[in-house]
Amino acid sequence: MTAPASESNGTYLSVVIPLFNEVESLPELYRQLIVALEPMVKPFELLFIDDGSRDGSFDVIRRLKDQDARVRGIQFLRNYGKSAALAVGFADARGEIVVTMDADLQDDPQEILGLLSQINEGYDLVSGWKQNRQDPFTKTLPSKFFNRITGMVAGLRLHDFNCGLKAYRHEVIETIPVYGELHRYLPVLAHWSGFRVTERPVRHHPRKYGQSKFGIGRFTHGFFDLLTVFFVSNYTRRPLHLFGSVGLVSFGLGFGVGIYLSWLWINGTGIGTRPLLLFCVLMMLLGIQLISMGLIGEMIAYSGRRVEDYAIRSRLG
Ligand SMILES: Nc1nc2c(ncn2[C@@H]2O[C@H](COP(=O)(O)OP(=O)(O)O)[C@@H](O)[C@H]2O)c(=O)[nH]1
Ligand SMILES: [Mg+2]
Repeated sequence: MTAPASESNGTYLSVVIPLFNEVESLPELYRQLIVALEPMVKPFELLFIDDGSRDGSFDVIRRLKDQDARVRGIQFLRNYGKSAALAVGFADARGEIVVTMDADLQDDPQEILGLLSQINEGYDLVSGWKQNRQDPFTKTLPSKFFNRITGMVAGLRLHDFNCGLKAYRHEVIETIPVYGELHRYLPVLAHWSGFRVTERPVRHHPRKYGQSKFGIGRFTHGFFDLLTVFFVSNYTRRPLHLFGSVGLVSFGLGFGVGIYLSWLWINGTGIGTRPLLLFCVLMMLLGIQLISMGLIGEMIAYSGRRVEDYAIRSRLG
């Protein structure tokens, strides 16, 4: 399944570039992209998503557009974040294959053809791996940790989930949702949807102009995002399985303790002052609460059910 012909209008590759205040880098990025992509010979487009920059980035994009019809641009009224920019870029990209990259010249456009070759080998998503990363260790060290944990939870071992440079078959971006700050987990969401995901080492350059736009906030948010991804991918259609299992364990534990206490009480031992009694009541209540939450979740899932929730690879007949 590729993008419908009317929509793709023959475009083979869309490069989606989310950016925020990268005015100095843009002209050079454009030159590098043209040098890297023209040998491919197939039609491509460069889609710049300016996420409310205040440094005149969009004027540069407008100028590039005037001299080259393959350039397209979208400007947000204010800053919404990288996931928002990617979501809008994905919705607008016409290419059969969509590549995302950072605008800060740290990702190398020369790597794009390599990513494409792996897509053509049959992968649905190829994620870049900054094997020799050119960033301070205050960033690379937490990143290592983040990648390990994500890999463990996701069951997908990638070295570098957060690389800006990635290639997607169009159907992948049609299927997986990008919202909140979930852009870091697109390979995970794709993997869980059943797409074939792999990684490929890519060159990485030190930042040339300006400075990094992400502070330490990225690390605190990361954990919650992982939790969200885990929950929405595995349990949105069956919330009772998650809440119910935990609830059942909790209720069972409380119930067991309750039986033990009752037995003591029947045999004449006073139990009114035992902390265990409190524990028993707490666990049983918690269990009932969790199971009810799961049931409410099921009602929501039931009324929101849609056929499109299931990603189809191919149809015959
Ligand atoms: N759309 C959007 N892009 C952003 C935002 N912040 C950074 N970017 C872009 O994301 C890419 C990576 O950002 P950068 O600051 O270099 O992050 P780092 O390389 O991980 O330190 C660059 O192309 C930035 O212009 C944002 O708030 N919105
Ligand atoms: Mg960067």
